[in-house]
Amino acid sequence: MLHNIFLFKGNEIQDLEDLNIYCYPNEIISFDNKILVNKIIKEHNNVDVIQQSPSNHFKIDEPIAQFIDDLNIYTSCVNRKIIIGLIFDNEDNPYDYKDIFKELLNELLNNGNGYSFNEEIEVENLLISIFIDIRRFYDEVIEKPPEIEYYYQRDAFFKVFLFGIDEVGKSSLVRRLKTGKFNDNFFTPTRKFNIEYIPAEEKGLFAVWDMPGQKTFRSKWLKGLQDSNIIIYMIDIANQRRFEESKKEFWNVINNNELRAIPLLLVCNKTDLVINARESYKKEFHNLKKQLSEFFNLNKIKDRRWKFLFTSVKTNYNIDNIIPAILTLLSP
Ligand SMILES: Nc1nc2c(ncn2[C@@H]2O[C@H](COP(=O)(O)OP(=O)(O)OP(=O)(O)O)[C@@H](O)[C@H]2O)c(=O)[nH]1
Ligand SMILES: [Mg+2]
Repeated sequence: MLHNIFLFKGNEIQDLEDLNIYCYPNEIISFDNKILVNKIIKEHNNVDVIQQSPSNHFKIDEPIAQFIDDLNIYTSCVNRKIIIGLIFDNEDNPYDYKDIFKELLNELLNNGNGYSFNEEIEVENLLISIFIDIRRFYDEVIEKPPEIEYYYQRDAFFKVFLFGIDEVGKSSLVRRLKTGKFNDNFFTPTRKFNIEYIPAEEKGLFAVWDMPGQKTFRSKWLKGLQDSNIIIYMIDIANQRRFEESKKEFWNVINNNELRAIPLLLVCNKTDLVINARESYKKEFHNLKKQLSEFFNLNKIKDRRWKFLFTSVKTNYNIDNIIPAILTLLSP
């Protein structure tokens, strides 16, 4: 797992006297360790620049893995002036992170965020962003439970395709189902397919494909939906301003031929933000369901079994009913 990130900045990276060093979260590298700093920099002298569009403001070199002073370091050089480095646990293989590291640097630096590297706060924000995303990548992609193959052989295996626009709570739901935990600060958007394995009572195992919801990633939905046994569409009930967008994306996918007749669970999340459980909430839910059905044209869902659930991943409302609902929809 990644445990630190650092950045060297200089007018000319070889000029050690004129170098600024930033680290997050711990001050793991300093000027006092000139030998270490020098070794890191030296390796970058003969590296190819990644093939990239000439319009890119920042030229990002291929990352280099080094093991120095018992530190497992993976660094990339930007515009020959900046080195950004990741420090992993010793048993990690930095090359597992090659694509995500390059992708993140390119996305953060060359997508119009306007980094100038003049302000300390800018550098800190950049380091924190990369740190969180790489940690998230570890949680989602690298750390997979060893029991998967065992389940594969023994039990039934269902692919659950979970989608919905960004920030509706998809990853929070998967986390809740898997670990029972919820965290308000669990805010990092999903970037890749996040596949988690969740026991389906005694019936087998669900492979839940948690899709990234941000606009730029929605084209990935079509790549991920093949062979789904069930689809879950999630809506943020508290964010009515995005209903129109959500409806459009919903029907785009639902109308896809590959999903014909595949059962659907519609999860309307974040009810804690709109309904006070102490009030006459049953009536409120009833009205809300009616409004939603009209707005989303749910009466037009044809030729498939489907169900509707109100949830709050935050307060755990109805979360215990998700797996039974999926099993009911899947049952012959
Ligand atoms: N109040 C409230 N907040 C929630 C609930 N579920 C999730 N959240 C919050 O909503 C935010 C977004 O949650 P995520 O799980 O990352 O959303 P997502 O759908 O996976 O988003 P993308 O990965 O970008 O598609 C986080 O800050 C969560 O803490 C809920 O039931 N109630
Ligand atoms: Mg997510």
